[in-house]
Amino acid sequence: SNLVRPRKGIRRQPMTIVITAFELSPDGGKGLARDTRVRWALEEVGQPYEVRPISFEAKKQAGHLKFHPFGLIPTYEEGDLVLFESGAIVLHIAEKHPGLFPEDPDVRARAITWMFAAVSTVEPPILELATVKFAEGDKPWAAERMPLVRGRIVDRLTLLSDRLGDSEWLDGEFSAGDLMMISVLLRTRSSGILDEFPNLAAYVARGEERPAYKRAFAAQLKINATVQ
Ligand code: GTB
Repeated sequence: SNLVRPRKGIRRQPMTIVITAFELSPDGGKGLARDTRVRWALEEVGQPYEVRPISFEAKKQAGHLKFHPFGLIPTYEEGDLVLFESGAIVLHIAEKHPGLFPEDPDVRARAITWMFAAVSTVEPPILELATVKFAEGDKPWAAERMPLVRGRIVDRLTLLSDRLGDSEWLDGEFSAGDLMMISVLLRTRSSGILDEFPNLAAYVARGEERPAYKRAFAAQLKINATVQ
């Protein structure tokens, strides 16, 4: 059971975890929106959660801005605690429940380093690619800019690929660092860039093979799968 340990005879109720996600993800069920990484973390540590869908209109309205100052998803609620930023949410989950962080404080610090590397070193050029494609696709210079942005992704993935080598995970056991890195890398697949790095493609596939990832993916698919 997920009951909080009773203390001094008080039987506390389990606190329901509520996350927000797109009412309907623009990716049609590919699991690329950032609620998937939070779902995955919760599945890895075995915590049940509920999802509050947010419509495109509601995202930027006062009600949601109380939960997320920038009007984005995901958010995380647990009792009085409200969090935003997928990295901070996954970190909180990993700190609170066993399964995503190692015991050794140095190894844990390195896992957190990989989480930051995922969101602040690897993810930015990947986000730029989406910007060129979708937000700037109709600009006259979009075609010229595309190879530059792709090049920046390739630069990062080349060095990440070298570092990973033949290892199963980035630093020993699977950790929240791998969860974040794999979630970020998944967004390069449709561009074909991931396939240029067979060890990274295999690393991502190992992540997707984890039962917790499969449950997270299936849960978002149930909401987002659209009849084409
Ligand atoms: N740094 C924040 C975090 O990590 O939590 C970024 C949050 C963020 O950008 N959320 C996006 C959002 O709410 C959803 S994930 N966007 C709404 C808006 O900008 O108004 C980004 C995303 C969107 C769509 C796809 N897709 O369709 O493939 C993939 C990823």
